Amino acid sequence: MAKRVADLLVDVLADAGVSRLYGVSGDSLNGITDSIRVRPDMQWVHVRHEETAAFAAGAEAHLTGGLAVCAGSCGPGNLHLINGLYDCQRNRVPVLAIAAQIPSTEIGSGYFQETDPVHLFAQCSHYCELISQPEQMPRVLEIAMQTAISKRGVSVIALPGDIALRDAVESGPRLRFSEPKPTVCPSDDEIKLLAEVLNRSKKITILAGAGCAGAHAELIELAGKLNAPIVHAMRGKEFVEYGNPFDVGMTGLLGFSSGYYAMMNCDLLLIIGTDFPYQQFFPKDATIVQIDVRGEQLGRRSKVDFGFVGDTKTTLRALLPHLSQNQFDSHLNKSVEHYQKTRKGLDDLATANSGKGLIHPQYLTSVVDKLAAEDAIFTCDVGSPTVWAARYLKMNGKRRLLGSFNHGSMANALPQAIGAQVSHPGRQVISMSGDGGFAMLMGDLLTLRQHQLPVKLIVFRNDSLAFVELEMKAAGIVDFGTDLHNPDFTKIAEGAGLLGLKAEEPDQVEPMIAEALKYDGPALVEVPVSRQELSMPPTITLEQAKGFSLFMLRAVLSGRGDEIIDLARVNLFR
Ligand SMILES: Cc1cc2nc3c(=O)[nH]c(=O)nc-3n(C[C@H](O)[C@H](O)[C@H](O)COP(=O)(O)OP(=O)(O)OC[C@H]3O[C@@H](n4cnc5c(N)ncnc54)[C@H](O)[C@@H]3O)c2cc1C
Ligand SMILES: Cc1ncc(C[n+]2csc(CCOP(=O)(O)OP(=O)(O)O)c2C)c(N)n1
Ligand SMILES: [Mg+2]
Repeated sequence: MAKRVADLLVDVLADAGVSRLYGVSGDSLNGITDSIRVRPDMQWVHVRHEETAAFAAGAEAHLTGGLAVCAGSCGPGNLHLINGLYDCQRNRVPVLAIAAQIPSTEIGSGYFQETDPVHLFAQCSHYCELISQPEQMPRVLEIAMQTAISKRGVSVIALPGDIALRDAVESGPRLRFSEPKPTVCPSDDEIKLLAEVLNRSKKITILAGAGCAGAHAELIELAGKLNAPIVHAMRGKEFVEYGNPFDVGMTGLLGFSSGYYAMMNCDLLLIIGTDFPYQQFFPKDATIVQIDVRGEQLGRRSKVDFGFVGDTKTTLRALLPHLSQNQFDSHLNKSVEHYQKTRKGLDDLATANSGKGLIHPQYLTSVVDKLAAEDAIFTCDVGSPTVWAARYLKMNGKRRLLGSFNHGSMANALPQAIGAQVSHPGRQVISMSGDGGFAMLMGDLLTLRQHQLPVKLIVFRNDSLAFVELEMKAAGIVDFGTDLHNPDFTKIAEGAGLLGLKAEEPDQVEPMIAEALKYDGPALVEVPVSRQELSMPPTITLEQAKGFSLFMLRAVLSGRGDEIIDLARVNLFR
């Protein structure tokens, strides 16, 4: 039988090392799923919502560094991909989305399920094109793949179902090279200038992010030469925090006060491989130096006095021989001491409450951290699970941590856990899910059983959209629309073929997490956690403090004094 366009598409993907597609099938995708069906080297990961497919592909790409692929059928099928694809694009992970399209002869007529994918996906992709002729395959597909890989982000091809079923014109892939991995280094003069600026400064702080991946040794050596505390941005946590005697934690709304002060008290801030987004947490008077592999990132979040384009590893390797040892160490020592105090303060909050009563989410997370494997992969939902992951999960260079940190979408944790587990079958994968986030894409609980994925889901059940509730309180608004009338999640899990456990008292937390982690299959542990655990910023601005007291006042006025007592009980008297 002649090769069809769909067969050629799958050939090209397989040739590039892709071994699976995440998606939900549909008429317009029939050609592609039919080609996959007969190939032992290509897996169709059938999920229950296309948004899950995109998040899962993003998780796979994040963990492997390689291209991952998702697909949706025409109209609503591929429209469902969109939120997950935004997340992939913002995370800078290489993902190809196949957006099947209505029959090519109907385009432009307002046909059944007609949408315009090229318009729809323009904002969340680097490349998005319609394939309207068999002659375009594989060239357009290869441009899409190449763009996703080299620009680190999303490419979309819109492929009408009828074109996918037409005979292919070309016979196989045109690109036969392995992925180029260039090094990027500032010029010699720039390296000299960078060294000069650093050598003449005393109180230096480094802000390091995900762009420091793979350059841990160089980063630590740099901090040693500069006597500089290292603050990390959230996406840099998995690459920067471990084995790091210069670590002073995070800054930002959910950061540590030590991270905040280390940045605010320096004379020179050296920003490396981070796009930490919050302007108000950058020092105003310090000299600011930034290194990023993308020139367009320089100066995006703060003023910059010296900007350099280079990848972290290459740049630091070139820089280190030009640096003299900074003799001034009191900034580093003070910052590290401050961190130890802050860390202790946070650890003191992670208590079990003598076995009875409210379960603190901090405690739950520290138990998960303690019992998880050396090389566990964690995902955390946007909302307070992100706070607990940032503060209580310990990274070690082998563990991984994924979230929707840049796009900030709820419901990311379960779908990302699916992608992590499918692509890493032997690894322990733990999803820290909010009760709101989990419910949002709960249908994909069924995917865990269908694909025999032993993901462990920890549901932080606070019966609310707690993070938003906190934001409302901080803004001086009486919280509204944040209550969750939850089902018994363990029964839902059991109905879906998972092990379902509920830890209702603090002393049940550890044995149940242990049981779930040991269990040979997917498991859900529902843990009712206290609702109003404050995760306040390291400095509370007057504005925010005002918000709080205003909330108290308004809550009393609206007859909700009980809640203030609850808030006080959890946070003040523990
Ligand atoms: C509810 C919520 C609250 C949050 N609160 C905080 C908070 O308080 N504090 C916090 O830190 N984050 C917080 N975040 C996360 C925050 O939004 C950002 O996602 C995070 O700070 C970005 O981390 P990053 O800079 O390490 O990664 P990215 O944003 O991915 O930036 C990486 C940078 O490195 C560059 N780069 C990539 N590769 C290289 C290389 N090889 N060499 C050099 N440069 C390279 C990239 O061009 C990019 O500029 C929160 C998120 C959520 C959902
Ligand atoms: C798709 C989406 N909808 C709404 C929001 C706004 N939002 C941010 S966090 C959050 C609450 C999350 O609730 P839950 O998952 O229960 O976590 P909690 O904060 O309660 O621990 C909401 C509604 C969002 N980020 N994403
Ligand atoms: Mg909740």
